[in-house]
Order: sequence, then C-alpha cells, then structure tokens
Amino acid sequence: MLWQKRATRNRAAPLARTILAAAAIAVAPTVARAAGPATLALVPGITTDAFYITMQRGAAAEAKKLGYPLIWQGGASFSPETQIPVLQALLAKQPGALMIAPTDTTALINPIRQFVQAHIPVISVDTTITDASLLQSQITSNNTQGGEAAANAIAAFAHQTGEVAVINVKPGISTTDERQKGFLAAIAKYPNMKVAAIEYDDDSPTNAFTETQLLLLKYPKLKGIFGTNVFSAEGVGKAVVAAGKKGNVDVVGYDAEPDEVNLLKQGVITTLIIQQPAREGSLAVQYAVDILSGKASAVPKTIQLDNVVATTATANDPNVAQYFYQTQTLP
Ligand code: T6T
Repeated sequence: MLWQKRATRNRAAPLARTILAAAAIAVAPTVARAAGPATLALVPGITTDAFYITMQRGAAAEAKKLGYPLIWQGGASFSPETQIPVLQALLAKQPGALMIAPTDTTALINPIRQFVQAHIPVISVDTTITDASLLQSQITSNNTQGGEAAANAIAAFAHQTGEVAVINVKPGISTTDERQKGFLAAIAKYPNMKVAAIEYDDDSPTNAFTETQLLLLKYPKLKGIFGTNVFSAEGVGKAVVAAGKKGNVDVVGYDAEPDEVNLLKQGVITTLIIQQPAREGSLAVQYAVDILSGKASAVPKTIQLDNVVATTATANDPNVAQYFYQTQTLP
C-alpha cells in the first residue's frame, strides 16, 4: 500500500509517545515532535465561511480525542488560485494525511496528485474532484436531494406556479453544481413552473445582493429564489428585504450561518437546507486515522450525509437549532 510507511510510523506512535513522554525533560522538543503521531491537514474551501469553521470544530474535537495534531489552513476566497498555494506550502510540511474541500472539480486534480505521489493519503470532504482514483474517501452531503428539497419548498410557497431563479456560486464546484441540478430537475416536474434565470456570484454576498436586485427588476413576478450556499442565500435574503419584497418573493437557502438564521427567523428566508459540517470533519479525521493505522479497508469510498431542513416555524426548535453553524474555530 502506498501509505505503508506512514501507517507503520503511526502504529509505532503510542509506544514512541510513551517513551518520549517519560524522557520529555531530557530530550530535545524537536525529537519529540518528529516521533509523535503524524499531523493531519484539513484544507477548507475558504477559511471565513461558518460552514468550514464548523467543520474544523468537528475535526479538531476528533483529532484531539484520537491524539493527532491538526493543521487547518486555507485560502481567503473560494478559488483554486488561493487554495493551490496553500497546498504547495502544506506539501513541504509532509503531513500524514490531507483532508480537503477542493474548490474546483478539475483544477485541484494535479495538486492533489502530488500528495498521493508523496505517499500522503487524501480524503475529500464537502466538495470533491472528478478523479476519484486519487481519493481514499469522499465525504459529502446529499446535495442533489438538498437541491430537490429547495425546489419543492419554493413550489409549495408559489402554489406550484410561476417563475423562480437560482443564485449559485460558480460552475465547477461539485456540491453547488449538484444542488443546482437537483433543483432544476425538481422544478421541471411542475408543469406550471419555470426557472427564469441562473446567476453566479463567485461566493460573494455583495454580488448575490446586486444580482438579486437586478432579477427582481427584470422579473417582477418572480415567486422565489434559491441561494445555493451561505453567501448566496445571505445576499439574496438581504436584497429581498431591501426591495420590500419579503413575503412576496420566497427565499430558500442552503446552510445555516448566523445571518441566514436571522433571516430565517424573520421569515425572509423560509427554508434552509442545513448540512452537517462538524460530522463531516469528524468523519474525515476518523478515516484519516484509520488509514494511517493500517485499517484503510474499513474506510468507505464514499459517504453522503443527510441534510436537515429548517423552516421559519421550526427555527427556534432546539432539535433543529443544534445544527446551526458556529463562527469560532476550536484551538
Ligand atoms: O455550502 C457550503 C459548502 O457545502 C459548499 O461546497 C461551498 O459553500 C459552503 O461552504 C457554504 O458557503
């Protein structure tokens, strides 16, 4: 197996840790670090997004429990241009395993291949790449189902008739592409409904806001808008309020960061399709540790987690609110 060298190093880790702990006072700290468990690296799509911050929390808690150091490092925008240099810097540090949310289905293939060639196992978490042969596991949500659920929520609001629109991030992101596909397929099942427009905001709430303002002017009879992620839904919701169209134009969003949750409680966003990023992060760490401990065969190749649907009516229910995203990483 490609990662045998690393797995062996980790099987020896508990013993090495005990010896080193006993000798900690006498031994130089650099020696102790080199012989400890391999460092796990988690690279989010973007560091300022509550979705990935919540994922970090799940990963950090699990890594702490299992006794593995975790590096969380990513770009300040959701783009290969900022993510690839992060990967290059990480490769030089030779982590034990890489867990990554690739910002593009194809642009990240070669950078990820470099880790595989360096015998570093790679797990995708949230988004993925089209070359699954490079990945030990792919962890994500059921994005197609989430898109369908968004369409059905908008259709119910619109009494199954009229025009709707989508504000998406950009093409080439596995998750949001699937959400859009699921949404379009579900709307197509309503004979009296039509998708009037699909716009891309490049993961910017400001762009989503402006695009929504223009859509509301161009399609005055618009019944609803689907914002496919945190920043899209936030921009759509705020633009609908600014246009005085709350209650006339339905907003269905993905994810659950604080601004979205506020809009949900106010009845601007009427439905949020919420993911389980903390669980995704925790599973990624468990799988990475399994692989490094010689138990790669126990790790599923793909796993899709269920979404949780929140509505304005259920927003204060603790069983739902427990899934809302956090804004502070764990140390
Ligand atoms: O919706 C999540 C994530 O699943 C998607 O891949 C990118 O956007 C988010 O991070 C939310 O902003």
